[in-house]
Amino acid sequence: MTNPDLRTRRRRLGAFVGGLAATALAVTMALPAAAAGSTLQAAAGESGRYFGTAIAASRLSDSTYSTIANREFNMITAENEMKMDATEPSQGQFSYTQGDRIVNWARQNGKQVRGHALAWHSQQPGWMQNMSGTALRNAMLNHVTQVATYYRGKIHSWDVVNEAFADGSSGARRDSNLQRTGNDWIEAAFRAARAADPNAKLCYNDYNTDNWSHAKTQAVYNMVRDFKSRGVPIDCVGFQAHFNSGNPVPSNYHTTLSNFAALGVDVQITELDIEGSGSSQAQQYQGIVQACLAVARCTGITVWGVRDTDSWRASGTPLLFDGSGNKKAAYTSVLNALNAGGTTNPNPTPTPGPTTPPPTGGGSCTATYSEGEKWGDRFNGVVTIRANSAINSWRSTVTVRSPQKIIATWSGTPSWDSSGNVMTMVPNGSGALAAGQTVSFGFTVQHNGNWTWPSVTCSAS
Ligand code: G2I
Repeated sequence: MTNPDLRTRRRRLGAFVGGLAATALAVTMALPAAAAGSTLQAAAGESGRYFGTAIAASRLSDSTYSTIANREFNMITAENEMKMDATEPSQGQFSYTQGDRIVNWARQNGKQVRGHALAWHSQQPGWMQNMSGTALRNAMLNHVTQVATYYRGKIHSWDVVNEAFADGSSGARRDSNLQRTGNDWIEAAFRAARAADPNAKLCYNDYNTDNWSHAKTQAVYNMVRDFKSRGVPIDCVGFQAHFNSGNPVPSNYHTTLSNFAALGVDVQITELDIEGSGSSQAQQYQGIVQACLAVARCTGITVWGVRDTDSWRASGTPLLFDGSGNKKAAYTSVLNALNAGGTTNPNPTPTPGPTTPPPTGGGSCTATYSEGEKWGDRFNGVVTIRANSAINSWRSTVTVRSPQKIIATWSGTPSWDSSGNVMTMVPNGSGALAAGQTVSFGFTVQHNGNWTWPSVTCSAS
């Protein structure tokens, strides 16, 4: 929500400056500070872009890590927790516990989520590695459908297919069990993903596709052009952007991004890291940010981890924060490049607000929504009320979107507004909670085709 607020602030500030010529100097000097984002997400938001990071669920309990992640980033990718081996460890048995830890953390902190990844030759569960032919094709499509359906409404962009092209000069598809099911496996995956989650942007994601003159870049470009010409549902191309001295940031990166964007897809930098240190690393980061900001449809940048020590290649110190959580020179160059601006993303996706607005007055409480069971026609939701300080009682609202209907509730007493979309829940009994204490109530929503999750608030007395 940084953008609209900021624009309003700037307009107001502009009017204020006009009306107060005598104090113009002081006010004008205040302006750049107001316009410059002091975090990566705020600075990227100035041009309608997001700035993201990969998150590992196991690190969320490290407060240095989660504090930086929460402050700096507004797009979250699960580093491993939503991959095929994590989400379908046994065929037909899906496991979302680790993925949900990340998605819930992101949503509770008002962040969006990139889904990574629905179909990939790597990190397949053991049962899938041994499959081939029609059985594998069907298993892959079922996986795409199930996982995208489970997360429907919560994903900004999905990496539908990851790393399907070979390295080197062949320009060929990568050989894999999925490729051997037939060349159309990629478009089949995209069609299944669109049917399962029509509102998520669907991306093809790969590495070594940064240099415009490389055969792999050309091959992916040709596939995307072909998909667009035949109406295969693709919305975006992810450039992983893992760089080191053997694979440096190419000088033609801007050409690559703008040529892909000209096909009518968004481009996103999805897994950025650059091995190195000091000003050399900082300059390369700056070049990447500038290339993205020069392309209106380059809609956001994600770095592949928070601190150097969190990286999959920690010894290369490739990230923006050192192992102690200090900002590196690379951080400052990225922030400055974002604040220097460029083109504006014409179609930014608004970042959702936190699950609960900040409490007002008196003792306060926080409401957190979590998912319960799901069926074809309905789903359960649970709201946990937490007293931030001691409270005498609480009220919580649950807003559902038409044509959804709440058809059952438990552990509270509901009442309804005239639209029927806003339920106010009050406690059965006293409602008094000590600081830090929690209590939960639940409800069943008949979704009638709308899978948007309810929003919840809490107020305390
Ligand atoms: O390899 C870097 C990235 C390239 N593009 C696709 C990404 O999904 C990929 O991410 C990395 C993760 O950063 C690693 O964390 O993917 C690796 C696996 O392909 C991840 O490594 C795995 C190890 O292989 C496992 O042994 C380990 O249990 O990380 C797991 C969790 O630490």
